Amino acid sequence: MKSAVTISLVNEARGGPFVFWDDLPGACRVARELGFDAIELFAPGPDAVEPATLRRLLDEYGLKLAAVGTGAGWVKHKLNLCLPDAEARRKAAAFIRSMIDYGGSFGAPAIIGSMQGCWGDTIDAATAHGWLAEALHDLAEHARKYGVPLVYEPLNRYETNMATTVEQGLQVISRARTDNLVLLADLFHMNIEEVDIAAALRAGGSKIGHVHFVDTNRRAAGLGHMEYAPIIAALRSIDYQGYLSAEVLSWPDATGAAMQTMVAFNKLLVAGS
Ligand code: LER
Ligand code: MN
Repeated sequence: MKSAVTISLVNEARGGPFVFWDDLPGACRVARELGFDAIELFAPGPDAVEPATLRRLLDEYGLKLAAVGTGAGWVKHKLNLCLPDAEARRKAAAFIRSMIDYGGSFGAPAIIGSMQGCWGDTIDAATAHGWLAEALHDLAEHARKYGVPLVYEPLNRYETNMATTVEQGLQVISRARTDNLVLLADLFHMNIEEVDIAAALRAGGSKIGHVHFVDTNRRAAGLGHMEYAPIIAALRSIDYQGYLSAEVLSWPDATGAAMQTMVAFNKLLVAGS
């Protein structure tokens, strides 16, 4: 398993669970110094950072791009895949597609979290799930040309009602009828929704494609009461080789959260291996 740390460049997401903010070069430098393998980028859109600039930074600091978030489509542009208005749904898919193109050129998948939207009010569950399945199918097939999957993230009940558990996430994947869609296991959401996090990871098996490595209170791993040993054992049992990416609050500050993540990562994976 490999380590990654989040960087947000999205003003509208301020206060959200991202370690580094605003200063991409500075964040890359600290990520490298602390020994991270990769960064996960949450950007306002595909034009926020020139690909050549990102390439130079990644090369300079010996980092990979683990994944790109698409949530700015929601927090900044108020778009998602289950809005009642067809034109808004089309724009949401176009935004995600542009982020797939951006990440794809670095071999990094895009993540669909808050862009999945939710059902309710005027849209019933079956209709919303139909729209989501169709969009995920098209977008996952688009991602295929870069040799990367599309990553779908179940969220806790306060953020979506489309899928809140791995079991429901697997149903969403199966409705989308593509083998290029994987699940993101975010331990913060799982702590709220799963009966047994390790069992859920085992049930996800080869469909677990990315992990948000975070504690129960959304601080860095080790700063809450998550029991990591069974989680790491479950990830090993399914032969998970992807990233443990710190999508955590910048607490006590960015460097502190990043350092604590690496302490936990090394304790659980390097010392414990
Ligand atoms: C949101 O709670 C989250 O976990 C993100 O990864 C998705 O946008
Ligand atoms: Mn997450």
